[in-house]
Amino acid sequence: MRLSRYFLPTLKETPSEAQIASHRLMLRAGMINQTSAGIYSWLPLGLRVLQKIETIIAEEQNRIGCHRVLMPTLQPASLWRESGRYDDYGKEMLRFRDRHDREMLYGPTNEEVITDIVRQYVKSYRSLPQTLYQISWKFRDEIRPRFGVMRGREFLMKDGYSFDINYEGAKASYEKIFESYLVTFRRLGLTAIPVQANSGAIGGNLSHEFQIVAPTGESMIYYDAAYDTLGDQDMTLARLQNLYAAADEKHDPYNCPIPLENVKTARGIEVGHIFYFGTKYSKAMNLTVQGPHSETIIPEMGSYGIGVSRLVGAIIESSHDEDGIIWPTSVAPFHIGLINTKIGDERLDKIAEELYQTFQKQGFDVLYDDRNERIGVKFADMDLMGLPWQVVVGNKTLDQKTLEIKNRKTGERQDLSFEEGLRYLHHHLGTL
Ligand code: P5A
Repeated sequence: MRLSRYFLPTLKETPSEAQIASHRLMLRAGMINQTSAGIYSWLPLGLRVLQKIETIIAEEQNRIGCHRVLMPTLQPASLWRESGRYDDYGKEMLRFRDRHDREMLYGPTNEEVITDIVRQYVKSYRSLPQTLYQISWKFRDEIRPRFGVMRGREFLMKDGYSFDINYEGAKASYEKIFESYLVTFRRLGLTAIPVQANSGAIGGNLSHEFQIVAPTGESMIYYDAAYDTLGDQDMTLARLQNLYAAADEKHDPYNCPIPLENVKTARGIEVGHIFYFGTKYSKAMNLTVQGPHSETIIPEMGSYGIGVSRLVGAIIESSHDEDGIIWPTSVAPFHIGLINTKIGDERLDKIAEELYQTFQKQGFDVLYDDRNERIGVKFADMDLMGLPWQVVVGNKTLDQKTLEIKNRKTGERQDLSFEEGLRYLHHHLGTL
């Protein structure tokens, strides 16, 4: 991508409405634009990140045998009357009527729609277990939308739904998703702590949230200090051994299994939430299947959510510095930012142009800053955007035939020959 032709409206001033780093940086880096309170448009740079996150989530869901569907955002009130949630849900649900005066709503979640689909087709225990998921926009008329995409009104969610013939099956489905979420968050460059949670409006009695520790998080979590030193494998073990971590509303200081000296508190960003709720929806909505002895079985269900658009903010909260964003490679909008420090110098223009072509041919996502801008502006914008690698061509390129390669995260710079530079980038980006 050539920056001179890109749509990247970066801001020099810090927008006054943004209270936390991720919101500020997303606006300044031209990733999003607010259309209305809690409702955002995704601009090209932001959309690239959102789509990379989506792809990783989908890959991990597919890997464990979940199947992707896409349900409508608009739903009939009648389905929610069947489950009994239409009156319970309150003002967070956006309700309206169509031209035939039928009551409709913009879905805040999809338990009803998926149960309706499954009850139409699944008639035998042989068709189960089954887990279906989608990645789609939800609307919740949050009373206090804030922090940009962190607490939006319209937001992108991955929501999955499992159907099993008994409790053991449902628990196994829940655990499979649980493990897979830890892998998913790790691939996104995050360490998520699973915590015991309340199931709120979704219902049920087994529920975990996945929390990213960050000072700007909206939840308070209580966890065993042992978590701080655990790797991913151990995280799974920790859960199996019931190493305690709880969200605020579930934490009872008088009945906490962690020895007092080990209790740590932190603020967390909830990036995922999973629920087991048994037959709550299947029973209310008459979903039944025939068992092996022709008996009637009411399937056991769970639902599993990831805040996809919230993750963009959460990743930035956990990875930035005073100059801007520091993207983990897996979700970076581009791998490499190529900076030509002397646009208009024929020799350098030619070298930069050739490098740009070579990078692309070799499979790198590269953003070429070919703007006729002051060099200070170029460096500042590149740091702000947070691409993992910066490649600078300038005087040294002409004099010594070297490239300067800067690692955005460590700030480390190296002067390497073209050949070495390419090898170095392939090595670090895992493309060789
Ligand atoms: C699970 C999937 C559910 O809705 N039904 C289907 C269940 N769970 S949840 O916890 O209510 O939401 C899942 C995740 O969505 C993100 N999220 C939000 N992101 C941005 N803005 C919001 N207003 C918002 N509300 C929820 C969270 O990451 C949450 O874990």
